[in-house]
Amino acid sequence: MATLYLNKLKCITTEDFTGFDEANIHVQGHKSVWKATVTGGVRYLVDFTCTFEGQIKVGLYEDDMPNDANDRIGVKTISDEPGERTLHFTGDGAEYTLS
Ligand SMILES: [Ca+2]
Ligand SMILES: [Ca+2]
Repeated sequence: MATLYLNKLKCITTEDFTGFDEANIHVQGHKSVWKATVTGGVRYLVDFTCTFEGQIKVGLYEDDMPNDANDRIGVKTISDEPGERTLHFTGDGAEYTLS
């Protein structure tokens, strides 16, 4: 059994042209685990922990309800190999890192 700990999300560039994104982190088996309105250049505390076996998927989405479909910034798969990672999400012109 491995433990996944999501520490911080850094927004580098938002997807929405308004300058604010409704960032939404999904973890496989847990659905949405963290949601916040974020803006470029700011780091946000996520502080989510769960256990998993083998591998787990972590996805970053950007909510646009109700007017538009939600944007998928990226999905990453994490293995149970111990260590710190920094996930780099780039999609739809947005850029985020999650560590
Ligand atoms: Ca959007
Ligand atoms: Ca949005």
